[in-house]
Amino acid sequence: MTNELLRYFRAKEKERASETAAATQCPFCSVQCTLQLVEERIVERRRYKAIPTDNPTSHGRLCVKGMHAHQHALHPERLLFPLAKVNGRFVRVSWDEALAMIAERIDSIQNEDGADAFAVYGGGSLTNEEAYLLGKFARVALGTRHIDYNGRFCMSAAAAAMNDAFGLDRGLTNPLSDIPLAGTIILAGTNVAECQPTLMPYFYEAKKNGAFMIVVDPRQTRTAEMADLHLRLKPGTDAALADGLAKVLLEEGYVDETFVRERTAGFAEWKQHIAAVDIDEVVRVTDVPAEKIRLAARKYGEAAEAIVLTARGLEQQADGYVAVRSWINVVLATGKIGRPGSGFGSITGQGNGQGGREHGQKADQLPGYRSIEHPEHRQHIASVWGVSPDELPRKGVSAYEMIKKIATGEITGLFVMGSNPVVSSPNAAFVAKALQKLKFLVVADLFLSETAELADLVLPVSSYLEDEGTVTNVEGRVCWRPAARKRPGEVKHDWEILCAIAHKLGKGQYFSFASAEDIFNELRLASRGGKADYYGVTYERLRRERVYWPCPDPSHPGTARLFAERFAHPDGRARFAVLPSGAEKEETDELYPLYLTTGRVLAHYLSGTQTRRSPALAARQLEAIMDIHPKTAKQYRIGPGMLVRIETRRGTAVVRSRYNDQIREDTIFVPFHWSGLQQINNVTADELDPYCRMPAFKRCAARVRPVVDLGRN
Ligand SMILES: Nc1nc2c(c(=O)[nH]1)N[C@H]1C(S)=C(S)[C@@H](COP(=O)(O)OP(=O)(O)OC[C@H]3O[C@@H](n4cnc5c(=O)[nH]c(N)nc54)[C@H](O)[C@@H]3O)O[C@H]1N2
Ligand SMILES: Nc1nc2c(c(=O)[nH]1)N[C@H]1C(S)=C(S)[C@@H](COP(=O)(O)OP(=O)(O)OC[C@H]3O[C@@H](n4cnc5c(=O)[nH]c(N)nc54)[C@H](O)[C@@H]3O)O[C@H]1N2
Ligand code: SF4
Ligand SMILES: [Mo]
Repeated sequence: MTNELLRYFRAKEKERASETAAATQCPFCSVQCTLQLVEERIVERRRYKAIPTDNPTSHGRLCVKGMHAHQHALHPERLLFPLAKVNGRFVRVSWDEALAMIAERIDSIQNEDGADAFAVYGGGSLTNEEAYLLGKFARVALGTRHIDYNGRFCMSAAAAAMNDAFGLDRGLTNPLSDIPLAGTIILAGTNVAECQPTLMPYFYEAKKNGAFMIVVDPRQTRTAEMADLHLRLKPGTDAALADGLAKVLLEEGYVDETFVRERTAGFAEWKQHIAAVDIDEVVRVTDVPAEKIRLAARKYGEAAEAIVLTARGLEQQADGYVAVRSWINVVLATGKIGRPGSGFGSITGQGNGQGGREHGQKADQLPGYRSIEHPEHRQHIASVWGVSPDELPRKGVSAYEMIKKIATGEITGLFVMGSNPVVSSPNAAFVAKALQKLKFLVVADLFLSETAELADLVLPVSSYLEDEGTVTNVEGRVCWRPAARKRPGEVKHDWEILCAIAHKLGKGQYFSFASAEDIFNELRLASRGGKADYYGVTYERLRRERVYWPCPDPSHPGTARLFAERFAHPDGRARFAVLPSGAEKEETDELYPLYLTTGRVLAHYLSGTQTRRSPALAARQLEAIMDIHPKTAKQYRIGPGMLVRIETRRGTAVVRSRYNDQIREDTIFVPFHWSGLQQINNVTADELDPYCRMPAFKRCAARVRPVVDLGRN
């Protein structure tokens, strides 16, 4: 082609190309990075670009997942119409037919089996408005006590521990901008580098300022690579490790006597408990050398300001609650909380992992962190909802316990909105089997997920690109997300679906909302005076700023740092705890000699429904990979890149191996983002933490062998 022709075509192309940009927010993790989605139209071609935008949490950063999130939202497999299963196959039905079917099935199930036989299962991807409405839907439209959500698998250990210790549960007690002020930072069971990548610069800045970084993880993660000290403990032994540090801190005089006296309760008993701790025993249990425990304690004790952050590594354990409380004990004894650069936090996970746990989709909870068993709380919410407190059901059971009730036939109908429990629950094969026993399963999702495949009815919902609403991010800031695009097909918003079903059930008067903002304004009233008080947060404000809760009135600036003056218990004091773990941890033995722990990789998200559909993300990692120490691998004749059968007392999964000489020799690690044969939750254990009902995703006993065993030929 001549240059002249090329110029001609370029000019023509420019003439016909056009570009639009819309503001949105990444749907994935708790940072909630903001971006502009730019759509370039060149003749009939469409090209999309994600351009990060500034906000006070991610400061114009975006990770690879955020850059490609639109790929799943614009994917041809998006559900566009309601689908009903007829003779084992899905057929398209109208919304009218779908809604009539739901109302009829709910009615007949509740008539036959009782009001509580119909259950609701929510998720932490739902906006605050939708999570709130889902709770109201269960209590007012269905009158069932059975509602819980996927956050039970996520934040329940930390939430219960912080509630009991501080009287309030907000993931981070400090703003992220405090991180660079800390002299020592302990990251226990958190892999920020892969799970909240855009937060890493806060830690880099802290390091530049001279901070000493301690990472507690059985593997060397990308997060551990920046550590000055890596404590590569045996999975599930975090409580003992924290007690070990406490012992050194007590012995070497790092206790802040004034803080303990003025701001805490229960110190004397705890001190006695710690005095009896034997460091040699801690070393035996955790497999962390004594000198490293001492160094960690001294570095934490010496620092004028220090931060402890935990996440699922130590929380998703049969003793996750006790492990979190043990770390909080360390923080309280040294008084390192409530100041710039000092605090405790449990890093929330899902986009709305924080807000999703505050407004009533939890079995025992009403909006604003109120309790469904508390008479005054019931009264307040009932008056906002315009019902009598006596009509509100009592508390139900946790997510996995609902599944157990399905298996025993006590729950016979289930409505899932925003979760994929067939992939994400422990002992998932049991879950899939249980769901097949239901008389009626309805799933609202973007895709035909593994759970939706089992449904009688599937409802198509809008994605983050189309659905306006608010989420509360890792810092406890309420963030407003505008709708960036029109909805495809006959897709509805989650909140519209709930309102439509409520109308069919004759409860329309309680669900007459015209917008997300309408719902938010009711949520503000419902949360008013509660611990998670959103009353002062308005859409008008949110369009300008991300507001920290509690925020009790519109002129209140929001609360960035918690517990500066007092804790949230009525007496203002935080509580030390001395607790028996009460947990049955699965142990290794001759048959199952290795610890299996599970978690995440950078490019994929949770049950994988969304990221496996994104070509750019799938290309980064096509399959689940098992990290195994080369020494261990060789012992079982496993080469690098070999397909390996992982067996536990529950079942089998098959994944490819990767040698990693920085993982413990007794531990293997597998991410949980894949289904089918690669689904690691087919083998995980379903013991629940007795304090908070968190499953032990992070430790069970396993054995491994190559699928094709060359060694035996
Ligand atoms: N890329 C990506 N990012 C995500 C998500 C995702 O799916 N993908 N999910 C989001 C959600 S919902 C969540 S909850 C967060 C989770 O964020 P994290 O909790 O940071 O992630 P995990 O990989 O589950 O676990 C963290 C680390 O715990 C370690 N670990 C395993 N067993 C133990 C143990 O016994 N003790 C200790 N101390 N550590 C242990 C693992 O090796 C792992 O490196 O991430 C959020 N961000
Ligand atoms: N082995 C193991 N298992 C784990 C964990 C682990 O570390 N190890 N971690 C646990 C943790 S922390 C979590 S949070 C859970 C998460 O587990 P899940 O709740 O199963 O996670 P998701 O994949 O986010 O499922 C969300 C589903 O909702 C759909 N969806 C997305 N956005 C929306 C929306 O706005 N509305 C509706 N209606 N649907 C939507 C998605 O397509 C997807 O099918 O997994 C837990 N399971
Ligand atoms: S996954 Fe998290 S860190 Fe990555 S872009 Fe999305 S919100 Fe930001
Ligand atoms: Mo999570």
